[in-house]
Amino acid sequence: MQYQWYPGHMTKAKRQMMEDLKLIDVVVELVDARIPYSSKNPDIGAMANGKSRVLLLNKADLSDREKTAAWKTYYEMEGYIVVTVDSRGGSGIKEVGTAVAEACREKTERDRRRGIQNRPVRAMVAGIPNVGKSTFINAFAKRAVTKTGNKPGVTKGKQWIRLNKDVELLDTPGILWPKFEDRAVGLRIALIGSINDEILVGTELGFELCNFLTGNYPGALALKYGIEECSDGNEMLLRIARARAWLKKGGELDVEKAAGFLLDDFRNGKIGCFTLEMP
Ligand SMILES: Nc1nc2c(ncn2[C@@H]2O[C@H](COP(=O)(O)OP(=O)(O)O)[C@@H](O)[C@H]2O)c(=O)[nH]1
Ligand SMILES: [Mg+2]
Repeated sequence: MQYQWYPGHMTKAKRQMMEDLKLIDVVVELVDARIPYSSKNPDIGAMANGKSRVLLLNKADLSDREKTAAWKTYYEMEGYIVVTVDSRGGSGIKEVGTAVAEACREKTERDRRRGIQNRPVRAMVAGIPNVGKSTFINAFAKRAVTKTGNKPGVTKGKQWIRLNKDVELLDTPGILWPKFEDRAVGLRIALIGSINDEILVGTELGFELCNFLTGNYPGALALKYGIEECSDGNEMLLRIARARAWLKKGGELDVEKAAGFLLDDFRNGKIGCFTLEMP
């Protein structure tokens, strides 16, 4: 879960991405459905210029269904083919094959007109750390016909997963970086647990989460912890600690523990299904 970026990492990731892009026709970009803006890489548009694009709203089992639908419409209007996916549970996985084929239809038809036949479309998965790339590839590969293995010459050292007669997927995903400059983005990525907690103090995250939930999903915390809600995040943490009788050695309410449990419950979907931002 720990992930920290340094300028060197980013340069390396970018270079790798540019190399892999040469091999493929379509980018399957994963974002986290709870933060479809904040978990989206800012540079992929320019890098994948000219490639077909499929966008997966992953971890949709944890997001607010209605808001996810609004995000789907939003990104469709931006020109993406969008699929809502739960890579862990498996829902939506089947639709991705269809979406990839659809994204490449023009290219496939152009190939056919030129007499190129049975040349499968090549796809790669990309996204920031922890969006679920590996989980998705595994789920997708389970449905796959075969692993095609190395293809010397053209794609040296690369493993491809043959999904069906039309689609092959590069089995190593492209790792992208988040929008570093934006503090609100960093906070949201931390809230869903995709960056190292040590960067932001747990109680600070707990405070922000309480404020967000009481403001946007009133009643959710009251229901989960059996407490009355108020608009002060610090007071909410105290109330959670009191309700659970979490005390420190001296008898003081243990807000750190309250924040820790709150964040875990939130990240595991135990409080409910929430989306942290809107288009
Ligand atoms: N609830 C839920 N968890 C998921 C989903 N996809 C991935 N995960 C979890 O998210 C974490 C990161 O997933 P991983 O595939 O390693 O992300 P990667 O860094 O992008 O390859 C793991 O704990 C996965 O089990 C999903 O659709 N729903
Ligand atoms: Mg991975």
